[in-house]
Amino acid sequence: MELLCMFCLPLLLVLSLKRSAAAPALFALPRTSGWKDFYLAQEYLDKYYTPKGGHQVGEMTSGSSSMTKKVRQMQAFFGLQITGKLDYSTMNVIKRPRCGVPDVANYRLFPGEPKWKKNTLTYRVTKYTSTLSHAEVDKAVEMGLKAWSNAAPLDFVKTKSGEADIMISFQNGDHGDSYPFDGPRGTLAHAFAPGEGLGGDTHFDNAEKWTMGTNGFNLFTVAAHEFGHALGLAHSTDPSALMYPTYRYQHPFGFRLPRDDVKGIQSLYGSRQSGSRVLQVPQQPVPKPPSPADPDHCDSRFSFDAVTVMGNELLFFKDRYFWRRQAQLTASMRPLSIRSSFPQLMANVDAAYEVAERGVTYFFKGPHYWTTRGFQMQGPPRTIVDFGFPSNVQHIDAAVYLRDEKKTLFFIGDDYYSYDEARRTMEKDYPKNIDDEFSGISGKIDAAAEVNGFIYFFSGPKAYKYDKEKEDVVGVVKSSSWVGC
Ligand code: TQI
Ligand code: CA
Ligand code: ZN
Ligand code: ZN
Repeated sequence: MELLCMFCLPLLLVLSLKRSAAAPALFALPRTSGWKDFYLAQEYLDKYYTPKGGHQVGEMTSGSSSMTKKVRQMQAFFGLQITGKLDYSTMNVIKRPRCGVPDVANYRLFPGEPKWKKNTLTYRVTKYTSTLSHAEVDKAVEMGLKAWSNAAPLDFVKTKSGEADIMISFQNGDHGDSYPFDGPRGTLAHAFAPGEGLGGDTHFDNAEKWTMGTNGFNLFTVAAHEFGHALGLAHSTDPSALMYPTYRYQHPFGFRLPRDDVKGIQSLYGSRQSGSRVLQVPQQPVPKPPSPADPDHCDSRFSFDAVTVMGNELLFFKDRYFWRRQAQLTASMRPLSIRSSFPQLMANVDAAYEVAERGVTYFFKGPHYWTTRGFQMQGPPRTIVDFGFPSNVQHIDAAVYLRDEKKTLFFIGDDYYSYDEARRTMEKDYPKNIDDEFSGISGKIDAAAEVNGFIYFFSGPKAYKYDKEKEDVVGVVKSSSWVGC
């Protein structure tokens, strides 16, 4: 991001005479340009494309490979052809006067850029760990939040009861959000991007050795990183950033949020004028009023009409609403209205599936289907006779596309059909009986989707995880757990 500045100095004035043996590999200028340009370029790249703070093992700032990398980075930033060489147009940019603000902004936001729509957020620790005292956990959490409220106009209020925006807990293994922890090491913690329900919630793996010091995993360090996610930041590619996905102990006292993280949080919430406030006074939490229009997706009897993969998201449909769930932990589990995203569908979708290779999703309602590319409808509805269904089939309960097989299974009552997507024909010998072919699955199927090679069958309030290899159900959860309950 090139920032505006008033004191731009032509860099020529600050040219220094550092030498490097790496020059020729990189240099693609006519001889006449000479070494002067190379030094100029080296100075420029060292200044603007060297991560600040933190040693990077095995990387020498003046080594040729890292210079090439910087040249490529810079070319990418300015939209130049990425040659990794100091060609004519690249040198032109380098010679352009500019100011002393590095332009590599490496922070990332989540898809859809979820953020909090208020500046005062509540937080609450609901489950502590046995290896640290309550006071230590509270301190690490408070300091982790303070790092962010110092940089952006966010205030955090600690509460002791009810539902807070950021619910914090230490959890063992499977803890009901479909992201089980894995014991010592591996995953340390996770946080959900801003949003209602699970949004903002931050879980720590209770199996880790949590510490206040440098042994084991420092709780402040990991908490500060997780709160970045809880506030809307994804991972940064800047190795000096807190949001860079590598654990590096951060000293809690006198901690200053690295530059890239400041840029990231300010891109969402703006900058803070006055000091930060992490309010200590326990307050009665303001109960979140349930919006009457929302379907009660946390009811234990909750079921879906249709589920499909779309791009890297999962879409869940029920009545007039649908939920979008990103492949990573970015679940903004707010119901959206089908009408505003897919006006033609309105409500009550029967079934849906995506053929990722074609980039299209099919939606079924009664004897009709619609085709979309992402959220873009591709024309008027057509009749499901196109797929080769017999005329007595007037609606479909569920559909799932099996990626490896390139087949789509359609479920209707106790039966299912298999459609060959490569040949675009219905396969012979169908329909077959669902319980004959899918052991453990019976009765009417509401929705189905293939995720990570498993078929998830949604039938009433239950979601069955079906392993194609084992030819059996390997897990059952509540359907509603897929939308953050
Ligand atoms: N947990 C991951 C993390 O918070 C969970 C995760 C992976 C994630 N990809 C994500 C969360 C994308 C949101 C968006 O990064 S972790 C670090 C590290 C972890 C890792 O346990 O791997 C820290 C937790 F790598 F930065 F050190 C905390 Cl600080
Ligand atoms: Ca772990
Ligand atoms: Zn969790
Ligand atoms: Zn992370």
